[in-house]
Amino acid sequence: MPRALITGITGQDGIYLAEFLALKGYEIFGLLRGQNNPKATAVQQAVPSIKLLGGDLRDLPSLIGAMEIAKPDEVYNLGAISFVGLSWDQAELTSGITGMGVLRVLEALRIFTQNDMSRIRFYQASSSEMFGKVREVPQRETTAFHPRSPYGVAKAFGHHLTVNYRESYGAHACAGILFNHESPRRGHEFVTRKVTRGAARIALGLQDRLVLGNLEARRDWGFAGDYVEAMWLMLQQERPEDYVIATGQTHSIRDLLDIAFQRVGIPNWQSHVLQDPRLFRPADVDLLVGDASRARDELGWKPRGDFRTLIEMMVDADLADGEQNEKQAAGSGNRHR
Ligand code: GDR
Repeated sequence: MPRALITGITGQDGIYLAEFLALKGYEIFGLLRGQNNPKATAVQQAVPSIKLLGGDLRDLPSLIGAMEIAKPDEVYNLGAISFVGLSWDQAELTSGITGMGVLRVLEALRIFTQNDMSRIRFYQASSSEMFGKVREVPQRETTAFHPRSPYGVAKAFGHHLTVNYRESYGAHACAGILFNHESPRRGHEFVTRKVTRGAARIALGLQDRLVLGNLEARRDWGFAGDYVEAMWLMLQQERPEDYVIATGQTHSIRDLLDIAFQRVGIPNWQSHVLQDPRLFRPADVDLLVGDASRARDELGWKPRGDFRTLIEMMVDADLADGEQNEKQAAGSGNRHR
């Protein structure tokens, strides 16, 4: 039975990846931060066989300890402060976890394997945010980086380290440069989920307005469930490489609003959406669109659904969620709006 250790287990990708690996028969270990982490229950419910280990990306000895217990064949480093907007307010923390965290996991691996790093396969969650102010369209593995946020800078640091440990120590280390990937499990602070949840709640009469920032930004949005499969496929290759994972399609926040509000039967979202300059980022990424042809050719990976299907699925899940909450509130005679 192969063994995998996942950092960032409580996030959207951590849960999808653990479900995917459980189906493949893996013994899975997830690194869990803090005491009594409230997200542990959700992880345990999704993947009952998972073993959760205490540890923190800021604490090297805890990472070595996790390796000693998990004795992994594969390590997936998905842990990060992943909200770009927060990274200006907490730049040092973001650098310490999203950037230096990668160094600590790699060092833990090097120490645990006594420099024989090739015997454990390592996946680093690199990000399209590294492309930032894009140098070419579409972006591919060879496109130069120009990150636009402390988050993007920290991800670029982690990416270069992954490549460097591969070249320095022969680590079987792969970086997946993943473009935005979404699902009904996405955190409420990210724009897709904020919009799908907002549209559902407005349709159900639970909220009047949706307040957003920059509506002109364009992203390449795929489904997170497809993207975790690409992570696994990378680690199954004989030769470690870096891969762009993307759909090749780009849409604006306005397109996202069109689809989400159409789905709930509201023809013009303009009367419900406000723009607040405080939600604009000091420097934004205007356009992202990835070229995943290397992943298609070498891994046989391709995304399954399209953007509309993804957003409609998220809206439907948020509608069901809102209705469920309504019923519970009505049942308890306690209807909050
Ligand atoms: P992103 O995702 O920064 O691309 O990073 P996010 O959904 O936060 O923003 C996408 C774009 O939408 C614009 N925007 C808003 N964003 C948020 N969150 N809230 C708003 O109200 C809002 N209004 C407009 C933003 O300005 C931006 O242009 C995600 C994260 O998951 C990263 O961790 C990951 O590395 C990349 O995707 C790939």
